[in-house]
Amino acid sequence: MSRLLTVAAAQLGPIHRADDRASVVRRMIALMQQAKARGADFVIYPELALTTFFPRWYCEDRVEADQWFETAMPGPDTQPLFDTARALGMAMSFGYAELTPEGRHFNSSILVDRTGEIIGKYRKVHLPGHAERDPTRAHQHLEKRYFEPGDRGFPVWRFENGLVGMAICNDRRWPETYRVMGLQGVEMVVLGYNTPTTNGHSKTETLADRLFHHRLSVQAGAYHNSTWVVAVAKAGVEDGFPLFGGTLIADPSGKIVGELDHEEDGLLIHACDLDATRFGKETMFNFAAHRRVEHYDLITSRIGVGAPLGTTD
Ligand code: CDT
Repeated sequence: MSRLLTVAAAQLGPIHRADDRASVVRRMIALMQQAKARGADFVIYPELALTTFFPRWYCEDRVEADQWFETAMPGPDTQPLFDTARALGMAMSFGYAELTPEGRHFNSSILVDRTGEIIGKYRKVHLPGHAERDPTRAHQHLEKRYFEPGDRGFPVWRFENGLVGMAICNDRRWPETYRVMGLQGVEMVVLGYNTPTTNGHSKTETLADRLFHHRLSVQAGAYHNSTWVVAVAKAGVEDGFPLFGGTLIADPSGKIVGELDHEEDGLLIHACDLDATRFGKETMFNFAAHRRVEHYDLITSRIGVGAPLGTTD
């Protein structure tokens, strides 16, 4: 069986508050059909793919924000996406806001196989931003208000004849995200994001700086763990608030093999050889041979910065 997995990073352009789920799902289906026609087997959509990036909007009463959450997956609006994926024999992954029957709120993503069955769910661990309205910011980023941190860690699944994991947006900036998956042998990390073009605070950070840090994080995660990384944007100006594009695929050596240069709906397609992960995993990043866990305690025992450990001897 071949270890080539042809992926389609399906970038979505802006989704406004007034856009309903059905119209977004139609756009996602159109991208899926084009991806299939171009030979893709696995289509990956961004974080919170079904709605506008709603954490920019402050709701005094949190319940008001439940309008943006899904209580069933698939639900009535998303069923056509699953039906199309099954009819085309296309695997997929996308992000959405999850409201559980117990009333818990997560920023989640799923892995769906070619039969339309959900075989994996990930809940975003690193939630950026703040929980209360911050009048000093140019725009709000209220993920800490609307979501609780993911409770499932960073699992990796056997999927499409390989080992695949998920991450969501801000997770891509944390080396721990990739390493926990790397220790499960991950061969492809798929992640979606909504990244504002400005950070809300800094007057000096440029868009070029922000894209640099995006690429740096994804490329480093790929290289350090010898894995493919597929990073997919929701992009463009949503109700006046700009999100950057930069959808890209990094190979297991950390090189970018393709990148979109626009902020609209669009596809980046690449045939990823999962066996290309072997070289790095067996040489520079042969974890079993080279990692020294006796020196890594602080990584899990400390959260913030504490006292230095240096001694004088
Ligand atoms: N969606 C998301 O996680 N966005 C963040 C923006 C951080 S600025 C508060 C990101 O890391 O891209």
